[in-house]
Amino acid sequence: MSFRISADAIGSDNARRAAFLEDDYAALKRQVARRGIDLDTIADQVAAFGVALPSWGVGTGGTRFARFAGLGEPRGLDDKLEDCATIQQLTRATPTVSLHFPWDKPSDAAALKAQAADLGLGFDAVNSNTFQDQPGQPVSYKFGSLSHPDKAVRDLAVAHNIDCIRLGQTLGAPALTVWVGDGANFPGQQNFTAAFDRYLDSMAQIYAALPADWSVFIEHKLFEPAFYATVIADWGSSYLAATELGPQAKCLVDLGHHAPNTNIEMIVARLVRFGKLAGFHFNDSKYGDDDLDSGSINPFQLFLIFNELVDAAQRGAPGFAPAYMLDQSHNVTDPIESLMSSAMEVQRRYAQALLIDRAALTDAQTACDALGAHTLLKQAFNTDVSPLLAEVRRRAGGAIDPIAVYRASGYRAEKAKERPPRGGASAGIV
Ligand SMILES: [Mn+2]
Repeated sequence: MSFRISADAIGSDNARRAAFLEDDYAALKRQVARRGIDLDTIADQVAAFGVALPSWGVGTGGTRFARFAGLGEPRGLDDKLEDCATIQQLTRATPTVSLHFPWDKPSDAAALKAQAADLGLGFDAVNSNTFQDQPGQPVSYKFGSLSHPDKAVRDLAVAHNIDCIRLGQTLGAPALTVWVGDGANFPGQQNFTAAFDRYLDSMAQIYAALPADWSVFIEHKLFEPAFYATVIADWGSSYLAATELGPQAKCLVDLGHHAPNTNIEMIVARLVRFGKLAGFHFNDSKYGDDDLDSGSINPFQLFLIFNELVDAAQRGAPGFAPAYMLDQSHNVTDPIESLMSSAMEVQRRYAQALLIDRAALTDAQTACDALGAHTLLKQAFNTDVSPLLAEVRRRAGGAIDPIAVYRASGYRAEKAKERPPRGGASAGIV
């Protein structure tokens, strides 16, 4: 019998904090009421918001240099789901999991779906992996996959992606996310046009295998592992590919996959405008694809992205239904703690964006009142919505303070006993 945090543990910790929370929530409710906002309405919207957990995020990550294993790490898919269920149990903000194949390839997808449902979890977009070779693979992805010059390599990569769609269908997932590391390290190594043509041809075959109610998400990345040129380097290339493929193809924005200081919220607005925003891989970065915890470096950017998303939702932008997923690597923290705090951080910026007075913002923009418009954003961003988030969790049966309950439970120490290390070195970066 594996250890789980009890509902009683959550209940008794919540009981200790309930009076303070009621006080703080009431104060916030009065504060936003002065701005004409009903906090309970915002609470309902926040309660309906969820962000998917990356199955690869519950294990300790690494860098290009090394990986330092954590205690009681998940040893396989069962353990990963158990950790994801614990995160959802405490935060009530992460109802789905995003799987990565073949890392998470189940022997029985239908049984996995039932197992996840028992844990209170569903599945969001599934991810294909053609950026590393699997044991016994007949041809190598060393020089690319979907855009490789050799048709045999492209065929293998296409077949894997179609396999991912079939597995995802059985799991009840809605979409396939495709990221390829294809590119070049040297000028002259690759013909840009030919490589993009081959990519489009491969993606068209994958697209043709999509069920009618599915989407394919194209994830761009500026660089790495290809350090000179990447086939899908930016949102422009992603948009061109998605447009060429058809309406079921959309562009996924991973926050870390841009040059430093890129105006990501503006990219989001552009993609929304043309019905091509697939959704997000949330994380944060200082320099490159750092995969740091969401909002840990640039929380204002995250808020500004949600400003665009709330604006799109409130004006009923056509086809607007983004998928929200975390994509992080936890190298120096307990991954469960990082994922809980990141999910709450994403939720926080969404809640703040809901507090923006949009009518007043439009008036300020129309009047060319630059500081007035900016002040409206800052007023929302500077509002501490912690009591709102805690109350939403409490109402849903979660913990007022998820990290405190998690630490007090001894979950990690229990898992260290249940999950002895299997030995052997594992890969660094994930
Ligand atoms: Mn990503």
